[in-house]
Amino acid sequence: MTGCRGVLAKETIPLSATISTARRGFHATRVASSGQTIQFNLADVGEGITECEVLKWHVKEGDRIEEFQPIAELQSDKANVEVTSRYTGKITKIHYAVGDLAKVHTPLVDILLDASESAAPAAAAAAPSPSSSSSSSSQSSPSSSSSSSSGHSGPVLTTPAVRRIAKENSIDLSKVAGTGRDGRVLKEDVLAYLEGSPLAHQAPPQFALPTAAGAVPPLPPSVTTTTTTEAGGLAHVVARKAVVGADREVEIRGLQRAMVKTMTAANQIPHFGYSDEIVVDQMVALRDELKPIAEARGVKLSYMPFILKAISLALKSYPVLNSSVNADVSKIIYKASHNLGVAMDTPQGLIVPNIKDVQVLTIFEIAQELNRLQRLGKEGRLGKEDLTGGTFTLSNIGVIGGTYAKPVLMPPEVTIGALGKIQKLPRFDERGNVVPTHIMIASWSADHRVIDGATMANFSNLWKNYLENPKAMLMDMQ
Ligand code: CO6
Repeated sequence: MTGCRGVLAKETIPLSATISTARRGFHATRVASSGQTIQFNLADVGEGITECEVLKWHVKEGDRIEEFQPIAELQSDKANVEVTSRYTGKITKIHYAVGDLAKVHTPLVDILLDASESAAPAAAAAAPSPSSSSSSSSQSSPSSSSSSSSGHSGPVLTTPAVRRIAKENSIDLSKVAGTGRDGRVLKEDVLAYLEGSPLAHQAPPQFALPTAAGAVPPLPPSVTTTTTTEAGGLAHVVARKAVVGADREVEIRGLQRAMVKTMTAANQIPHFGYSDEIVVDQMVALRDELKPIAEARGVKLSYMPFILKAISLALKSYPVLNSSVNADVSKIIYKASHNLGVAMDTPQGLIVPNIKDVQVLTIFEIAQELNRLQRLGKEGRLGKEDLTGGTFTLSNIGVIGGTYAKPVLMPPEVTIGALGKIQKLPRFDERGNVVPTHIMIASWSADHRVIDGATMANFSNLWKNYLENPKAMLMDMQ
């Protein structure tokens, strides 16, 4: 009960359910008589989402269900949600198997109401709650799920993205120790399992280098055969190796489906790219100086808060880069808020939560928000509020590696940037001496229908100036 109510108080529910009577087909906002079977529907979840993947059933047919008891865990394009019952009765039918895509407005389960029960309006209490936000969701633990599972599928608690990785590597997820909430198996767990697997322990292939000029090591006999050429000479032919495993078809689900939709839409937009290198010596030094202060306040301070604040300051001079375009491209909507999206590598896959109103936040507050989003992302608990409403996106691919990128827009936004890794590289100083310098490459993409290259370059120069002289930010901060 507390889980359901707690979540409602937060008002971050990405899904809501309605009920309707089974036989008469009217909506359950009408009072139903006791002993009646009702259908518990998946309601319109907004955001254009028409279906959610069933990750897990907490009940099976014939089970008794109490009010507020979790029924199922679903995954929309945006978040994981737990559907809870507001009725007491018996589950008479489960409409989907684990892995199925439950359609909005169609029944999830049928419930035969207890004699004392009536189908009251499908108000807030019947709404499914984000599973991860529920503090009393002991039923969602993998161990209990196995006992209450409907038997449609395995009881392992994880996300479609992780299941995909497991599948691709032929890993039995039930053998992987989950370190996420309630034993949820995270991407890291699968990767750690892979590293610890006997396959991963196989020695990497050794490639011997010639030890002396001309002393080329012979080809390993297992991969070559010697054959006679038409001219009568001998040639080495690479023997066909035995193929391990077969081709597999994997359905595109969850966050990956969202990526298909967004990126297909983005591909309709003519992009142009613009890149520059930023000397970030001063920013690196400033971050190193302030990091322990932030740490003492319980906040991890990376470079991103400086970079994001500099973006917001530069956007004040070039607001068209923080705009969106309407459907028929007849209007540009200049956004008042700088809601800066940050591409995040999470166990669920790539998601882009945004930091709201960066224009009024201090660098410390941006760091606090980024910490919060990173924590929620890692736990798979980012909700609709954090994942929608972005106005501009930045991807720090440099954390993973790489220098240059060609980012693709997140429609209806008109600008996106990607940051490469900060590297110490030789550069000339003003006296012509070669000095070690911290360099970061920024790669921008913009909607060329409404943004021109000069605007992009001017914005980038101003942003670069803030990062190369971070004290200059003080002049323009509110
Ligand atoms: N260079 C060098 N070091 C870096 C960099 C760069 N660019 N960025 C962060 N760091 C450091 C950072 O300062 C931390 O070091 P310490 O503070 O000394 O511990 C460390 O790396 C880890 O940083 P962390 O990830 O914790 O924090 P940060 O605020 O920098 O980044 C994040 C937050 C959410 C952006 C990041 O964690 C993340 O998930 N990045 C991956 C984003 C991603 O997958 N992007 C791909 C999108 S698709 O871009 C795309 C165009 C295509 C290719």
